[in-house]
Amino acid sequence: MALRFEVVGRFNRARAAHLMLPHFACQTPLFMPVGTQGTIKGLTNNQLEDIGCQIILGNTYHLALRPGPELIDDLGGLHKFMNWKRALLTDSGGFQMVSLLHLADITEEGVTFQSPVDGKPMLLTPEESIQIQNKIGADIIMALDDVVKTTITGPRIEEATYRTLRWMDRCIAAHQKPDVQNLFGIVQGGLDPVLRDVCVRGLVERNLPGYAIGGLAGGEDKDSFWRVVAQCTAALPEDKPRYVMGVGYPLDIVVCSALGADMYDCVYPTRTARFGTALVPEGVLKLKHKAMAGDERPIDPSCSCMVCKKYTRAYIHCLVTKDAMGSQLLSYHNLSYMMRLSKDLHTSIVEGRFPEFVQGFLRVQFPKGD
Ligand code: PRF
Ligand code: ZN
Repeated sequence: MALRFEVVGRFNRARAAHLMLPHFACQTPLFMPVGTQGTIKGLTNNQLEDIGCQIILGNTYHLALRPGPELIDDLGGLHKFMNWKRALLTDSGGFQMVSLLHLADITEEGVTFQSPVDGKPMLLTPEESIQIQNKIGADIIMALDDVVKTTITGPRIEEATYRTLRWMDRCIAAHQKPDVQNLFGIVQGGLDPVLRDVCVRGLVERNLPGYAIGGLAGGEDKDSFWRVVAQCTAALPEDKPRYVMGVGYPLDIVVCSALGADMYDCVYPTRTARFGTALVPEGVLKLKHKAMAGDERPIDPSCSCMVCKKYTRAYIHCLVTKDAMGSQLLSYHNLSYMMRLSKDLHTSIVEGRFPEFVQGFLRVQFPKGD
């Protein structure tokens, strides 16, 4: 095992912890920005460090296509290649292929897809995903899982659940660097509590360094989503990190943390920035709106990030969709917001005032109580 996980505070099921990874000692709950191509769009590594980013996520599928695992390996791994000194996590690739390429086909062997480079059919097996992730060298690597949309039902969900367990064993067997890279398993099972239970127990038996809850944030209703998270966190070991994949919105992160989850990743803060939306304590602020044109206030007067210290809403309104700087400044602010939220969750749990923090958060997001 190449990590240490020390819980330093609890409030009911919520926990604050130190997650010591080979490249960085992180504090949880934590949010991981998504840097698909080995970069967070529009931000430099220095800026990411300045806003308190501890770990970023890369995708095996994208990095395998370009620049390719051999080149990354030859150049000393992804940390060195992108000159990022803190922690990295890579996702296994299957989910990205299935969600991005409608032509992906899943069989027992692996995920077959058409190469976007030359259109040739290619196969990503569990062994190959791990081999590639071993070359990329992230602190945390993810098992290849069989992901199905939570909104479908029937035998396909059951097949995917058991296949995810069979693929887990192939990933464990293929993993060459357990002393420096942590292989996390991913709980699947759709919205079915029996299948989730089978998958969670199966993974816990395999004694992995950490566990992810997958297959969510795909359009299911909030009640079902929170029920699955609650079931999985209750069944996962207390002394291992728990990562809810593809989540999310600030509210979801607060609720999942209350349910005992520790780690999150989502493209939302950076993607929504590119559409001109800022995350603020009240919810969102649309910088494209004409009301912003003469507004001399910062995006969020309570935010101490560089963008809120130096620029007005009026200026960002003028840039947004016209110049890349507009989305860069908004991404900077939005990720600062996510980092501050993570830190506030951690500190409020450690200081025994988590319920007050959650109440305050909800009161500002939903002032009318709706
Ligand atoms: N599996 C993998 N990556 C993911 C997910 C998953 O289920 C999700 C949730 N839908 C986001 N990213 N491997
Ligand atoms: Zn700000």
